[in-house]
Amino acid sequence: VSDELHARISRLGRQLSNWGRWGPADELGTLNHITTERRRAAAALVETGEAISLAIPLDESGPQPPFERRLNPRHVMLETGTDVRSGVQEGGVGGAGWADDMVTMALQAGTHWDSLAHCFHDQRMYNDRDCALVNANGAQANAITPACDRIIGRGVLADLGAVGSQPVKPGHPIGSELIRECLEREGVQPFAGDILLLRTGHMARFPAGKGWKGFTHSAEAGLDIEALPWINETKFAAVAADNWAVEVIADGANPAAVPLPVHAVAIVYMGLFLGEIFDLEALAATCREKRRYEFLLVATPLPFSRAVGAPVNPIAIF
Ligand code: UVW
Repeated sequence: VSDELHARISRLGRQLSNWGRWGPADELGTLNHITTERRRAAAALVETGEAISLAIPLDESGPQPPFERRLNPRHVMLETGTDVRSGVQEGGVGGAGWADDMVTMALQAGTHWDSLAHCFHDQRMYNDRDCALVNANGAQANAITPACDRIIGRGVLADLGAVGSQPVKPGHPIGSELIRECLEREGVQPFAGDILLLRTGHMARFPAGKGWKGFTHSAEAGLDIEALPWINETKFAAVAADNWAVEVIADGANPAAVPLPVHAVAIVYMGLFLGEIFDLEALAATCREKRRYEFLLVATPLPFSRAVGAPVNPIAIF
C-alpha cells in the first residue's frame, strides 16, 4: 500500500469510525443496526415461502487457485456403505450401519463472511483492538462467533449486472451513485439494518461446469471506497457481493500488490461485515421475475470458535 493510500485509508477511517459507538466491549459492529424490530419487519416480507440459496457448492473444484493458501474444500469419507456391504464396519450387524465424513477447507474458500478480526490497519482492528489479539490460538476478540445469530434481516439486491442497466465491466469502481440509482430503479428504499447484496455480474462470467479459472486474483467490478460514507450513513448492517473481494480490483495480476482499501476502512474502522463469493444469479432471476428486490435473508455464519471468517449458506426467502 502506498503512503498516499495508507494516509487516505487513515483519514476516511477516522471519519467513518464506529469505534466506541456501541461500547468498548462491542464485537458486532454494524450488525448492531439489525434490531429485533427490523428483523420482524424482514420476516413479514415472506409471502410464498420460496427459498433460494446464495452459496456456491463446497467441493475441491472451488474458486481458489492451486497456489492459494486458501484450500478449496477436500471431502473425505470416514465410514461408507461399501464398508457395510463388505461386512467390515465395526459394530455393523445384519446390514445396519452408517456413513460419516469430514472436510478440510479454508474458511474463506467459498461463500463466506469476514469477521471483524480479518483486517488490520496501523496494527489495530475494529473497536481499537491490538492486531496481536489474533494469534496462533485464533482471534481472541472480533471473531466470527458473535455474528452467528445476527445476520438475519432484510436483504436488498442491487442488480448492477442486469441486462439493460449501465454495464459494470471488470475493474469498474461501484460508487454510491450507481448503487442508489440501481436501488431506485428497482423500487427499493434502503433502511438501517438492511443487508446489501451487490450483483456485479462477476460470477455470471463463470457459469456452473465451466470452471473457476480467473475468478480470484483477477480484475473485478466492485465497491469503491467512495461508497463507504453513504453505506455508513444509510446504516447498512452488512454488504456482500458476487465477486471475490467485494471491492473493485483494477488489476489482480499480482495478488501480493493488490491493496484492499475498502476492507481496511469498512472492516477495521466501520465494523462493517463483508461477504464474498455470494452466488446471486438465481436470486437476481427471481427478483426480476417478481419485480421485487427485497426479501428475508438468513445468512448466519457457521460458529467456528476464534475464527476470522466462516462459510455461510445464505438463504433468501420470498
Ligand atoms: C479477498 O480474498 C480479496 O478478500 P477476503 O480476504 O476478504 O476474503
